[in-house]
Amino acid sequence: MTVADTPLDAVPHRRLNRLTGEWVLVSPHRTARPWQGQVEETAPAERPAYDPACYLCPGNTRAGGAVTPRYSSTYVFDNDYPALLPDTPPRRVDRDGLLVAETERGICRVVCFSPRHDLTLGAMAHDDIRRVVDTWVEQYAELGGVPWVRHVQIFENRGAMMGASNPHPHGQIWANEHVPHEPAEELRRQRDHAAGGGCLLCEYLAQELADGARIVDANEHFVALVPFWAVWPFETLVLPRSHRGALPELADPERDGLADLLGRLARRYDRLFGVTFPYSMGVHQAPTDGEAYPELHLHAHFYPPLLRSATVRKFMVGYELLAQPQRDITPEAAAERLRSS
Ligand code: H2U
Ligand code: ZN
Repeated sequence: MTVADTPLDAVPHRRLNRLTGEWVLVSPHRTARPWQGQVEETAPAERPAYDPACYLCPGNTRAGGAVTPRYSSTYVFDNDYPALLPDTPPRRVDRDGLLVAETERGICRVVCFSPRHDLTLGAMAHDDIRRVVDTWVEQYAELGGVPWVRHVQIFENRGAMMGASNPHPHGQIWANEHVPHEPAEELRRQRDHAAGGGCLLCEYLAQELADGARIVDANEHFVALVPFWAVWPFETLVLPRSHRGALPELADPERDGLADLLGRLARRYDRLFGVTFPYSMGVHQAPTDGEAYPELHLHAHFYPPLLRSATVRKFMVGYELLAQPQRDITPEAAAERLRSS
């Protein structure tokens, strides 16, 4: 039974996230309800190419006293306020299995995407986005090569609404000792699926391409789609068409394909409500503990909070915090909006 066989777009239903095992409620009949809740401020769009007060602009002094050099493409530095430290001595607490804790080692880095304060991924030239992809490849290899690092999380928080501390185009990398919850759950389901045959995301992508309703954009090597189980209104999943487990496995044309698709997707987001669209995005790839992960299919998630305009965001509150996530606009309608933006 396919979605087209069932009028799911008209009735409340729940959808299974095949990567995490979570269900999401979809309430398409509710989209027209009036909104009298919080309206967010929009940040002024105009920014200077160089901001003397920005700690990420070339030549400026950071909060911790270090000086950001006069870099000309990407620039990576160890986070001055890291959440994790590489030299934490190992300790573990377990009181009757009730109070359980253990130390966690990690390395936190900041990646400046461009020396230009006023740019975003969507406004950057292809070659400059490609340089960001190459930097991610290098960082995954370097941090993943640290003997105790098992997981490398590359991510970007964009916009004050997502808690980004600075509008200068930048992302972060946290590399740590244990595979965190989200990627561990996704890995488990990909492994369970592969035990019965093929790759979960290769098969899922084939279904999405055949259906077409949730595809947002694509090129020869990468596809962006609103997942069938999306929780955030305009959530997307970016997948390589070929089975790849980590960024270093991408051949040169595939890295170009990823850079191209990231730029196109970011521009679609920005055009949707006419603002620099806020989001958290990140790349999920194979753990770096030296084991083989043939079941893992590299992908990136984009989680944007905006719902119906530049100023109305989705809140994960109430029923969602206490029971399960819920959405009104269907993933198919969201994909259609992004396709035509
Ligand atoms: P966001 O990606 O959420 O904006 O965070 C930026 C990071 O930059 C944040 O983790 C770090 C903060 O610790 N930072 C520095 O390393 N040096 C500074 O001078 C300010 C901010
Ligand atoms: Zn700056």
